Amino acid sequence: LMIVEANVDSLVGPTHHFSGLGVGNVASQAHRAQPSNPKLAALEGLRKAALVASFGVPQYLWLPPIRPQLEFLSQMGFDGAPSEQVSAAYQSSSAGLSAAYSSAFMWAANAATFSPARDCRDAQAHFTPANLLSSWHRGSEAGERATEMQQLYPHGLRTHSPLPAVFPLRDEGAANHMRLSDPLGETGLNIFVHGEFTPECDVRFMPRHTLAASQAIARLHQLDPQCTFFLQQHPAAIAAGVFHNDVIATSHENLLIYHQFAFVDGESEIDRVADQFERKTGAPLVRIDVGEAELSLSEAVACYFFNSQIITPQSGSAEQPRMVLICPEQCRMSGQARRLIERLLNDPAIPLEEVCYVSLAESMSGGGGPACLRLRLPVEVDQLSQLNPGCRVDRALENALTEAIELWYPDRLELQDLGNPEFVQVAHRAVKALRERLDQLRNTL
Ligand code: SUG
Repeated sequence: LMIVEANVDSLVGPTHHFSGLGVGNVASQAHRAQPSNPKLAALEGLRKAALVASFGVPQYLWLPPIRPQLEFLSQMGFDGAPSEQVSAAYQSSSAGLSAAYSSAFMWAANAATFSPARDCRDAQAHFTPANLLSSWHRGSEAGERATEMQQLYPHGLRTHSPLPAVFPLRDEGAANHMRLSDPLGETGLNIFVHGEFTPECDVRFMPRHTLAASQAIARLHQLDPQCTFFLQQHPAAIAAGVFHNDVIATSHENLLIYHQFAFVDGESEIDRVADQFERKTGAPLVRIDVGEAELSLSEAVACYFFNSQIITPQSGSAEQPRMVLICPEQCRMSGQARRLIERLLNDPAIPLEEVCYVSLAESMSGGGGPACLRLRLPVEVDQLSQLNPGCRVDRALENALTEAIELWYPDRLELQDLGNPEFVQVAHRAVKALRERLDQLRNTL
């Protein structure tokens, strides 16, 4: 094995709520202003991360950053004491207040693009936080990521600034990036996916990620142009609510699963990718084209099949399945998705051998499934020890955080609660409690 796929998830914060601000995101818009349950959201996300860890996959966690972002409110012209800032924002900019209180950092797939050292000309791992400038509530995540990553991966990582915050360089991170590789991870192929404005483009479904952004990342990370592909998202997918590629295609090692309407000229584009894959790795790409008749675009957006997380168990036992598919519960409820999953599991040519359904009701209501909740870090085997063990998810960490979440997170939150000046303290206290609990745990080790 040359590369191990580690994952980092970002724990849902105590201010998780339904703002409806996700651009082109039908689940987010449909749930706007409904009451949320931050406690449940955090427990569901933590359980998903713990499930991945239970398969022996190195799993890390970022704790939630502090909300509200008072600096963001100041920049919008709301000044004074925190309680005054919040009350004034509540009166005149509910979107601004939601943004300051956002827990959307939980969708870590959008945090950044990461490249392992062997893909990069300078033989160093590269990391570029996404500027996320398409939506009200996500742009200010960019400034927080470099610090978080520094704590997780303190040595040997080249961290770039987010791309300049200009509209033509809209970047949504790894949700629009797939790294294919041979099962050992030796040779990687990078696929970047972007959207384009077309005359028919409905403004409600503005493409969030541009070709220029993808090209800039490929340059910054010094990726081999021969192993790098830029695919355009199919406009029909964007118009159906596919705001990121990981809602309509997914990959893991030598496996690529994509919908008929994932890409413009999908078949011929994937032919090119597959040819190059075989040339570079000496083995064929396992490619699975899912047709509209098998799983319709609208059903794919409703059940988030393509946002399933695929992992390779590392538990070391001989009977472990080759690959496991972690699907949202909604896929079990969908006849089309269930039949598709059965087909994949029963096909001996496809390395998927087991399915786990996970309940992520709160995340799904914001338009995020299992794969949205994690950032993949394919790291060189001999560099795994450089990742901070204090951030690693194990039983003890899961139990400690579960306790703190149960104690300190609200179990119901509505937009009007954000306008309550006292909620500033409630939100602070919960995040502080998580940090203290984690410090305690580390000191007893
Ligand atoms: O950016 N939802 C997120 C969902 C991100 C999903 N990520 C991936 N596909 N990788 C978004 O639209 C909802 C927020 C709200 O409704 O309050 C939200 O931000």
